[in-house]
Amino acid sequence: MQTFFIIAILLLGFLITFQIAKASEYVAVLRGEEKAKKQTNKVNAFMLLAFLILGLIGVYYCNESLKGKILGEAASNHGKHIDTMMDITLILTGVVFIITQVLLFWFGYKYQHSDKRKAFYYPHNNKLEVIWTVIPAIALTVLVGFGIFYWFKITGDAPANAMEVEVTGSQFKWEFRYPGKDKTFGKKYYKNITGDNPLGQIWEDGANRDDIYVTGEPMHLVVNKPVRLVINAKDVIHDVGLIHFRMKMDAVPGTPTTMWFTPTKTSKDMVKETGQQDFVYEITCDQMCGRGHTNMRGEIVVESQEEFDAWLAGKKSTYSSLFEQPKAPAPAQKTDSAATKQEGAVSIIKKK
Ligand SMILES: [Cu+2]
Repeated sequence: MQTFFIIAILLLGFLITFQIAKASEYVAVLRGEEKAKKQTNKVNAFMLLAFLILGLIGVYYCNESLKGKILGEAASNHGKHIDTMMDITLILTGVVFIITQVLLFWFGYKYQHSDKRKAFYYPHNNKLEVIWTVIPAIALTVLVGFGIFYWFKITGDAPANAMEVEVTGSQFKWEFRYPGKDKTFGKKYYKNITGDNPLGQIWEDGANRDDIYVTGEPMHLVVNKPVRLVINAKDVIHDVGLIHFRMKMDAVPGTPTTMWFTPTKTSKDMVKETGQQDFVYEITCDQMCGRGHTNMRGEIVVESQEEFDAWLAGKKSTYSSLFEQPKAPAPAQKTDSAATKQEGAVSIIKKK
């Protein structure tokens, strides 16, 4: 028992000595800390200022180096309005961003800790609160108001002379359907989807007989002619992203969505404008839809009415290539190339 006490006292003595040593070490640190703290404050204040200046130079440099390298002018009527909206939003938020950031970092530097100064306690001011709530609220309402106005326009009724194209997304491709001479899409039923009937068209519906199915090649549109896209998906949510036209709409299984716009520049115009010989209007899938998402790329050709008519004339409806007997030798007015194109289209459909 005695031994136990001796060990306990020795241990306690050791602990006390250890603690006293540590405490005196802390005191020494504390004495010098005041100095260290002041130095750190100065360094931090300087770094805040440096961050502000370098950051703003960086923003300017990025802007200058990317100027003219991004998309260029929009190629659709709505696109121009959307770009204007984007510019207004950027200018408004840009001005606010610069003012607030300059104030934030400058204040950080200017009002760094000083022994000669005491922080001013200013907990509340109703007037200020109202001002900084109401002004952004009004600004945002105006911005959102413009957005809603164009949203309703883009998703609303298309002009009477608009053409229609149905776009169907699936993992991982785009399929297009043109309504044919009757300008009406035939009905579909998903259980009808087979290799020969990739969209599940209901053949009993007469409106389906002249519908033209296109896949594995670009969608064709007519310049300066409004087009209404009817958008579908077969499996998961995709998104028809038309960056050059500044248009975008989700493709949702079971719920067709629509949007319309008027392409204002032909593909050839864009080749000239961009100086890129291989320029193509792109359809990107703007929803992460699975592993092959990034390969889900479609193309669009914008051309004159005559070129479009010639292209469409070379297509056969899915119905006729499935159920109608091949016609006797091509009529005299058809050129060889048109006939070859037609056979090509049929074989594409049959392969499916
Ligand atoms: Cu997709």
